[in-house]
Amino acid sequence: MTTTVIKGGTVVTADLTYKADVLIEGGKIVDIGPGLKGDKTLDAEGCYVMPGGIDPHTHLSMPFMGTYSADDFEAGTRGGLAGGTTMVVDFALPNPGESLLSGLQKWDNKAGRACCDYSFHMAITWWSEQVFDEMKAITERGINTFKHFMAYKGSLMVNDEEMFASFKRCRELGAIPLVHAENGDIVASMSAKLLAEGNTGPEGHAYSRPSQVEGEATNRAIMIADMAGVPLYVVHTSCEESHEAIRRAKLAGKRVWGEPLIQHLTLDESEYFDKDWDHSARRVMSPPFRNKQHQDSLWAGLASGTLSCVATDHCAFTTEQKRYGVGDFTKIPNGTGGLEERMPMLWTYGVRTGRITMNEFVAVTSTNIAKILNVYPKKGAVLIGADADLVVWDPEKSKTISAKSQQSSIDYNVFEGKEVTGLPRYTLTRGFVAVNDGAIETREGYGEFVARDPMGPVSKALSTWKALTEPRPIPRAGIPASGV
Ligand code: DUC
Ligand code: ZN
Ligand code: ZN
Ligand code: ZN
Repeated sequence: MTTTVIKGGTVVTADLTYKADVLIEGGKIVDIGPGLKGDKTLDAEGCYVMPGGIDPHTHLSMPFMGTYSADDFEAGTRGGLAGGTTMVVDFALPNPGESLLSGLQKWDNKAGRACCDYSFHMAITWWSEQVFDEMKAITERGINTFKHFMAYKGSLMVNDEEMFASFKRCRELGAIPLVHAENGDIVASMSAKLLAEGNTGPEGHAYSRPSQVEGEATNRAIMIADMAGVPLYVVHTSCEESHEAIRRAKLAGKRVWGEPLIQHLTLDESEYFDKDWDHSARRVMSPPFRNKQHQDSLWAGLASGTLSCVATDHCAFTTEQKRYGVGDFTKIPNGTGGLEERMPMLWTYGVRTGRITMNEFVAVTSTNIAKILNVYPKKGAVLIGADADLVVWDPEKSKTISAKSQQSSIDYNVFEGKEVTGLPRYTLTRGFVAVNDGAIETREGYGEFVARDPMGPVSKALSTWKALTEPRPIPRAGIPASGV
């Protein structure tokens, strides 16, 4: 078998930085050390050799708000690879009333086009005995994470009773629940009031989803998870209230993880005000962008470790799609792109500014989520035996982000005009060089599904309240006779 050596670089992992060559054979790392030779050489002089990024939160070709998100698995993963990401986790989304397995089948079909490896989270959009039963079948298919929408009332939202039932089922299965934490009832109420008052523009979206809406739901989800005895992963943590709930849970010994998005870290609420309609609508996503204080809180969370993973929620819509919401902000398809920009933006605004270290960069873009999802060290590691999902990162390479040169199929970029320094020289997906000295040479359909085992007993002993799910003692003394 042909071997490839990445030569002359500095290996950067979540805990170590050291000079070494990396030898690859059959899609795996087979040796790490000085003076290695291979049939083919990739020059990493002046570069960092890091685990490829894992984006734990994407929506590719997703039917949503009357349309489909515009980037499919090919365009989405091509963009990911261009920016150093070598694995995505997308959300399989059965319609309310639909079987989980048939929902999964649709995602299996779409993901056949992926250029890098992928996995799925399964969304619980309704509740029944059938869903309860099928959750087991889903874990047997290698999916051990279940997503719950606490917002999107009338479509994807589940209520507390349904969420509690599903969380308890996750506990039985060794699976981890995820939540989109926004109080959907309050959002619906505030949206109706804003529209009635004639506030129909994109800024109404931000007004209808204040940070308290997210803080309340995050607190509630944490308490419900605690009563069910499961860990909890909170997607797109965007504000201090939500971060504070996560910090408090961690301090109390609970396994709760928070996931800020690169968009919330680097773009703020001014995008919604005093801008043209298209500009603001293109940036409508849930949760909305926040002010600088919230951004500082998220950065502090990454530095201190109270927030664990940086994702994108990549869910791109064209300007034409965004215009479905002219005259009614609640009809603007929610979502922004970021797959290609996540790593360069985080490097530029995080590592280069000194907010996080290089090792923390690797932790929050790859290693932490690999551990949470139970795919470490196959993914998220530079270790012998790991998949050769690697990025050879040139810390001095710069570009200006522009829709004109992006991989995404939409007609704009929310990071337009931002200068980034730090880009892949090479991106390798299981040893295949998909970004070659900056040139994009991805292969549609190369990506494989990554099955993830349930966490087993580890995830079952995580709560301070785990006894709540066990049968409760029944007091026998002092019960009056019937009829008295
Ligand atoms: N938020 C978005 O902005 N888009 C997709 C789904 C979500 O929760
Ligand atoms: Zn969400
Ligand atoms: Zn504009
Ligand atoms: Zn999402």
